[in-house]
Amino acid sequence: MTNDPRAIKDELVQLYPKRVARKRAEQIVVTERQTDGSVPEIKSNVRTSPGIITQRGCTYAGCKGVVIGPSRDILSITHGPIGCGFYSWLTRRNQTRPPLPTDDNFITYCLSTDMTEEQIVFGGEKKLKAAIKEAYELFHPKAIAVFSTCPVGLIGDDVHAVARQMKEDLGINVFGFSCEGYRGVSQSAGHHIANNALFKNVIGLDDTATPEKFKINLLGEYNIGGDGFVIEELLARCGIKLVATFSGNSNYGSLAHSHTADLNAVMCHRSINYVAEMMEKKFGIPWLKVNFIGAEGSAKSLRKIGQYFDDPELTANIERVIAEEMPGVDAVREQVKARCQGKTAMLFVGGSRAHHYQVLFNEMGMVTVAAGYEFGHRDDYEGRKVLPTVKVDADSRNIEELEVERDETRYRARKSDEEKAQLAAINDLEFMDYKGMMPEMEDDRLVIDDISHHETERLLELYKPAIFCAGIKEKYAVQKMGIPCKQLHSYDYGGPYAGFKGAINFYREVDRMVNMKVWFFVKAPWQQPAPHPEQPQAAAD
Ligand code: CFM
Repeated sequence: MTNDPRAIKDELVQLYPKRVARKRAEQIVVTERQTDGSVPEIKSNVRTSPGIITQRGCTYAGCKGVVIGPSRDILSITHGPIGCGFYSWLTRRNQTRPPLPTDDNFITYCLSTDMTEEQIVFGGEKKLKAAIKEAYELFHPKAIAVFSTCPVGLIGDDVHAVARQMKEDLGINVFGFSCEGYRGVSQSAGHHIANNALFKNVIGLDDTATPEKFKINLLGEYNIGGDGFVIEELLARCGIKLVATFSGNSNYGSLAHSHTADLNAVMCHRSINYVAEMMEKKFGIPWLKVNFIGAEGSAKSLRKIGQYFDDPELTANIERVIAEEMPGVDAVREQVKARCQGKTAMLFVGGSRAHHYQVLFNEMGMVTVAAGYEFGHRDDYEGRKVLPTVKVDADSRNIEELEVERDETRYRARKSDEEKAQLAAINDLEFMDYKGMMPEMEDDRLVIDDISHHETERLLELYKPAIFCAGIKEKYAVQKMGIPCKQLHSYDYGGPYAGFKGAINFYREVDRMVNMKVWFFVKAPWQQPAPHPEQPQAAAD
C-alpha cells in the first residue's frame, strides 16, 4: 500500500455514501505550509454525520465535566436523569488538593435531581428547587452550579429563574447553565457556555488583591493526573504567584478574584479562550498562549512569562529553575531517544492535546504522522488569524456571545499598546494569539477532524504506527489490532506529564509502550492459520 497521504485520504472516505464522503473529505487535510506560513483550510466544529462512530462528547460534558467540575468547592448539581450525573461522576482525572482536611471538596460527590417520567411530563423545576435546598442544608457551600441535561431544554424548565430565586432564598451564589447535551455539536459548546457563566457570575466578585509582584492566572489547565500541581510548583519556584487556575485545583474564591492578576497564561486555547478574551476587554489583562507540555515547551513558556514581566530578578530565577531541571530531562531523553528515534505516533484527542503532545514526541525523536482534534475549531488547527473568515452557522449561533465592555472603575491596562508592541518586537511575544496545530506540523502529514472509528481502523491498518493516542473508547479496539494506545485524556492512571518532571514520566512511559515486544505476538483467532479439516476442533463451551 502507498504511503502517499493523499491516496490514504481517498481510501479513508471510500466506503462512505457520496454526501458523507464529500463532507469528510473537507475534514481531512494533508499538511502543506505555504511560504507565507499559511496552511490548508480544514472543515471543523460541524455536526457529526448520523451513524458515524465519533469520539466526541456532549455539551453538558464540556460544561460540567470539563470546565466547572474541577473547581473543588462549587457544588455541582446535574438537573436531569440519573445516567447523565453518573457518567460525569469522577470520569475525568482532575485532581484537587484542599489546603486543610476541613476545607470543602465536593469533587467526589455526584448530585443529581434524578429526573424521572413525572418531571418530564409535569416539569422539573419544583424538584430542582428541592434539590438545591437539600444540597445547601447538607453541605453549606459558597456556590451551587446547576447543569441542564437534554430533557431540561426539551421540556422547558427555567434553570436560571430557579437559580435566581434560590440565590435570594439561601443567600449564596447559585447559577445555572443552559448546557443541554444537544446544545452544540460537541463538548466545545459546553466550554463556551461555562466560560460565559463563570464570567457573568463569578469572575470579579472579590476585589481583594494580594501583594505579590508577579501575578498570573493559568487558563485551560485542569490538573489531569496532577499536571496542574507540577506547574503550580514550577511557578512558585520561579517566584510567580498563581492567583487562579481555570479550573484545575481551583476554588470559588480564587476564581472570584482572578481579575486581580496581571497576566492570563493560556494552556488549552479551545476550552477557555472566551474567558481570556473577556477578561482582557473588561479588566485589561492581556493573555499569552503557553504550553507546559514538553520540557522545551515548559522552558519556553516560563521564559515568555518572564519576558512579559521584564524583571531581572524574575528572569534570573526562571533561568535558574530551567538550569536545575534540564540535566535530568536530557539524561532520560538521550536514553529513550536511542530506542524511539523515527518511530511513528498518531494523536486523536480533544481540542488541544493533539497539538501539545507532538512537542513531547518530537523531543523523543518520534514522528507524528497523523493528528486531529475531536472538537477543535479552525483556529485551533490553522491559528487565530483565520477567525475573521470562520463561517458562523446555525449551530454556533445557538451559543450566546456576551457583549463585554470595559469596567468603568476596575479596568487597568496592564501593558499599554506601545509596551505590547515593544515586547512583541524584542521578544517575539505574541499577545492574544494562538498559531494552531497545523503550522507546526511537517508537510505531508494527515490532519483529521472528528475522526470516526472506521477511519481509525483504516489508518491503523495502512500506517501501523508505533503508538496511537486517544481515549478509553478507542483504547481496546486499537490494542486488539496490536498497536499500543496511550490515553491522552486520562493518562491511563499515569502522569503527571506537564513540566520537566512530566516530560520524564512521558518519555519513560512511551518508551516502554513502543518497545514492548508483546504487541507483535497479538493475533486475533481469524488471523491464525485455519486448522486442518481432519484435525479435531476444540470443543466450544
Ligand atoms: Fe482542553 Fe482539556 Fe483538551 Fe478539553 Fe477534554 Fe481533557 Fe482533552 Mo479529554 S479541556 S480541549 S474537553 S486540554 S477532557 S483536560 S483531555 S478532550 S485535549
